[in-house]
Amino acid sequence: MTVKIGVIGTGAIGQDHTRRINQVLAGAKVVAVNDVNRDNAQACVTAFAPEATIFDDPIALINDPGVDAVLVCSWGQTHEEYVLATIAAGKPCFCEKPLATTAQGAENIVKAEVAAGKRLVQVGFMRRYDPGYLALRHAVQNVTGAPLMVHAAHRNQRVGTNYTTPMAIHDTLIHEIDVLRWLLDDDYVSAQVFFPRKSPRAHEKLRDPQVVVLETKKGVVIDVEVFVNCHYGYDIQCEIVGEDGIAKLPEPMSVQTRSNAMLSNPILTDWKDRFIDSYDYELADFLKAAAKGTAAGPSSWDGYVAAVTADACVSAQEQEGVPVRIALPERPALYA
Ligand code: NAI
Ligand code: ISE
Repeated sequence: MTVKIGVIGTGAIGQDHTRRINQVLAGAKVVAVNDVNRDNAQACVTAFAPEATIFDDPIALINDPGVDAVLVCSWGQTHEEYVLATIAAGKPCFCEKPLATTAQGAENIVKAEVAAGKRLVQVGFMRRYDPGYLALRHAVQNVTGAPLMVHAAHRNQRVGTNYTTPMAIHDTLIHEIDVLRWLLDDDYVSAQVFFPRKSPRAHEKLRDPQVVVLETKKGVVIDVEVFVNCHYGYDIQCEIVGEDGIAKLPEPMSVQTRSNAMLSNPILTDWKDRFIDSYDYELADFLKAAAKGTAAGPSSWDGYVAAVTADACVSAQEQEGVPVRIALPERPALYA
């Protein structure tokens, strides 16, 4: 069976996922696309899906009988509406992170999915599929002993002037919020934010870098540096300190060279390259489940927990240094 996919939002990642489905993965085809910017939809069709139809109305795309499953790849604040409409249509939905930009929005999705009675949503937390993070999780479970501390960093080369201080949480830190909770098999109880001296490369309204300190139920203390104008590359670091040892996220594979009296390794600059395999694996998992009319992988509940935690981090940004409590309701049985 070929799963017929509709893609909403055909910017950077929407186009990359369309390429992936039509040119890399088996079992599915992008048959419909929508974007508020028709030029982007056209560019996507021309480059990666010449047979796809461009829909002007995203809700019509979702409800079209020729579409079996939907990818939501538009801007974060639009996700809730499209995911809810896809659940209402009873179709599987892959939603790029964040699931919603507020905890309330994510809760609305959880409630709709619970009412539908089956998993229909996968959130694009692709790091759970990354071979490096999977190896790190294996080490945490088998080598380091119980975790005590985590030191992590999320560094982007640069961001545009439309990138705001809260986006450093909802757009960027959200990956660590999810993957660290999954690595540690734990939930957060508090968040605190500190702002070091501002980088001169950060635009006028952006506070960058920042350090987010999270504490978990089991008492693990996590520090994450978020630095989105680090200039030198796209760099993701993670070190877990356990009772018996330390485990570190492997660096991406690269060729080491010796030349001109220098020993060097290149550093990647683009998130698309850093997690290229994980994007393939997460979508393959989605397509496999979608063929059976359901969803797997990171769930709406994971998206909701990330949104609650992100809200607490944004509140902690507003009161630098003050710990903000994080409380979660009971997890519905659907996500056990
Ligand atoms: P982008 O700006 O390149 O593309 C977004 C597209 O959505 C644009 O073409 C825009 O016109 C369209 N759009 C905006 N509002 C819309 C609406 N209401 N209906 C239909 N289309 C609409 O942004 P990018 O980088 O592709 O990000 C899109 C989403 O993917 C964001 O939620 C972002 O956080 C997420 N993302 C995830 C990554 C990951 O590593 N998992 C990496 C990059 C982005
Ligand atoms: C972007 O949306 C992503 O998801 C990237 O993985 C992240 O590194 C970047 O900071 C976000 O803006």
